[in-house]
Amino acid sequence: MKIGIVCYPTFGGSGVVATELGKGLAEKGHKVHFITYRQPARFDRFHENLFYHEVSSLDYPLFEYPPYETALASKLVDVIKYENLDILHVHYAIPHAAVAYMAKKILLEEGIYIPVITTLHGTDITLVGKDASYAPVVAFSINKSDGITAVSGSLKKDTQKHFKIRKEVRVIPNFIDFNRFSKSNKDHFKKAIAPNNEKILVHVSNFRKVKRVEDVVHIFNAVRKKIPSKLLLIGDGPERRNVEQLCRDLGTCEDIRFLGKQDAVEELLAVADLFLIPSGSESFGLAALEAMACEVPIISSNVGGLPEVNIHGVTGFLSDVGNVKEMAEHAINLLSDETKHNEFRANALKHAQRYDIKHILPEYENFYKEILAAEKKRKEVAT
Ligand code: GMT
Repeated sequence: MKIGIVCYPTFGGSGVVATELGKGLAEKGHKVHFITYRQPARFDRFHENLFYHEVSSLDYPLFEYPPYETALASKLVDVIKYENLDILHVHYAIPHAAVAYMAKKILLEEGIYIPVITTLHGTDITLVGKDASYAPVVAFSINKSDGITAVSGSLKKDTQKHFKIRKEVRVIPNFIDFNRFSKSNKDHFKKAIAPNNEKILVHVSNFRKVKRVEDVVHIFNAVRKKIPSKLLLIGDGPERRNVEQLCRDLGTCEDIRFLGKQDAVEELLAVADLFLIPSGSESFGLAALEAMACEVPIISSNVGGLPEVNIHGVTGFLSDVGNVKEMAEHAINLLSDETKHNEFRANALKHAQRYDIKHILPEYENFYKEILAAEKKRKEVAT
């Protein structure tokens, strides 16, 4: 198949999933065309089946905001037409689903039909999408997609709760590539980070408010009072300054390292004893899955798709959002019992294996085939 993929090219979860999916599809022989404003962060190597088309919008003094949607729609029309794409897969509904619909309509005028699949990732529904400033366009454009997928059962429910969706929403979860994410021996790292064999707690996110990174610091502060430990904070974003201030106020700075954006997260997860993800909203929690693949148990909140990923009392523990006291207790209990900790490590890996890219990628391929077959049938009926 010739597949177009539209996504945010940043380190955000939707961009990571879109890029890894594209790379996996290219590996299987499909021709994959990424259409975005910057080369995606994880588009990191040459492959004969991978292509990248940059969207650039002409700047003009009249525009306070360059009209990205118009530039993207124009680029989509161009790429779909000249590369003869079979299907277009857009990740994160805003604004991609609406732009895809616009491109589809333009191409239809020329007798070209391009089926569009929209994958909903989370905040495009739960936070941003349902806001009145976007909701009508989000609902309309999702309904106009030929196929809709959501990354968890919880996100499917949220989508149906917030919008009148007239089509099936197929759940295809996030996935993991075990060639990259698996526990490796990084003892030299461990010695450098925790020279006195302290426990290592890790949090990875884009430091947006929804990630509640301040809760991470409060949990860690309680843990370190009982168990010698270090905290690695990976990623960057708008909350970083507040979090740094909190560490100073609590006097925990000497045990916390801000590592910023890291490409090789798996090398840091290899030395982790616990992963903390106390989010206020989380449709799946790809970062937690990556940690579990590296045999790291999870302390998380119980919102959204997190209970599908982190099984309470098996792969880690879940608590209500903001209940940092309970999260800290769970962390302390697990870290103080080596047998239990090792059991949870093994359980985390076992559960993560369900989300192996080998199982999930064919779900996307089959969905594409279903949508294309439905389109073929529609054409046959019409003629
Ligand atoms: O929250 C992020 O880190 C980015 C965000 C996105 O859409 O780019 O991530 C969402 O999509 C990921 C991939 O499907 C999910 O694993 C995350 O749970 C989800 N984030 C939220 O729902 C807050």
